[in-house]
Amino acid sequence: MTLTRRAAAAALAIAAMTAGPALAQTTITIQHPLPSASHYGVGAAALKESFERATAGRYRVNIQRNDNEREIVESVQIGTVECYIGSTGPVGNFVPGVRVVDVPFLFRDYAHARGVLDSEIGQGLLQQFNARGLVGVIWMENGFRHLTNSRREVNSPADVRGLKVRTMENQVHMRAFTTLGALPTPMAFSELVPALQQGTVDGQENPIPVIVANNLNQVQRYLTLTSHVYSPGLLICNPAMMQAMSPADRAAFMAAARAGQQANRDRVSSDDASGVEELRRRGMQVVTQVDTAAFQTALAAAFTQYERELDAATLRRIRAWQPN
Ligand code: EAX
Repeated sequence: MTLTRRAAAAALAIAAMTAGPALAQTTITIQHPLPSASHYGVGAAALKESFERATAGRYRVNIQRNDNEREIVESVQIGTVECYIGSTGPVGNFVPGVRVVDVPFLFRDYAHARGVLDSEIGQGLLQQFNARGLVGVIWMENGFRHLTNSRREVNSPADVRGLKVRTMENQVHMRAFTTLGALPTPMAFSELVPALQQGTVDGQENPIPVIVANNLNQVQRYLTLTSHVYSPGLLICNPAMMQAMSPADRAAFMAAARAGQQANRDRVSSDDASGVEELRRRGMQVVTQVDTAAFQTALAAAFTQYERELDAATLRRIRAWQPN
């Protein structure tokens, strides 16, 4: 080897030994069940942008779609996926105390729901995740759920009787539809459209943002704005991921989660405002005037069971909550 080549090799060796440690980058995967342009997708994107900027790229957030919410929560619990953004639908099967927020007609409107969930009531429910191998980071939002079906216009509780309705894997929702005389059929979101196409079920219930984002108008003819239950969203993460963060990075992650919550809620508000007209334009027949009191009366037996089986004190606190 000539002198010049030896000198170059020595210089490279010295440079390699004196260079600082390679910039270590940690990847966090967030999975959610909807299109990237949906209310969950924009929430995840806002979190990603905020956290990657705050950590100067030491963290990278990888966003993936997985339309089986129960499967994602299981993956977060075992640590193969770091975080979940989705509805509380199947979450009551992992954290039973969360079922209390799935009770029909519990939340008066969006201000009531967001206020309660951001208050000590909602924060207390998030604390319950810790004992179940999960971290309930922040409440997100899915929206008020409405009924669609392909058989008939639904104007009253009696019109629901006999309908095969897909529900989430959620005992609280299933009890409500059984009480109305429907035939609730629980399944993951991933199975919904094939079930509607094949006629396995007649209908389903979801917030306007979900119906619009997934073009459910292509497989459902009738929409009734029942607003029968508010569907909270959640950002749930794996405990080991949170514990591995420095206090400063954890604070940055919480700030990013708040940015994600705001983007998510803003998108639900805008989708709710424009989505019904969009679904009419796409050909759905929409019933807007719904006798809510008639549905609440028809659910009386279910409410009695909820008071017995769920945390009645928390139900009372939620109903009594007022903005200060
Ligand atoms: O969270 O499964 C459902 O009906 C949910 O509303 C949907 O996955 C969005």
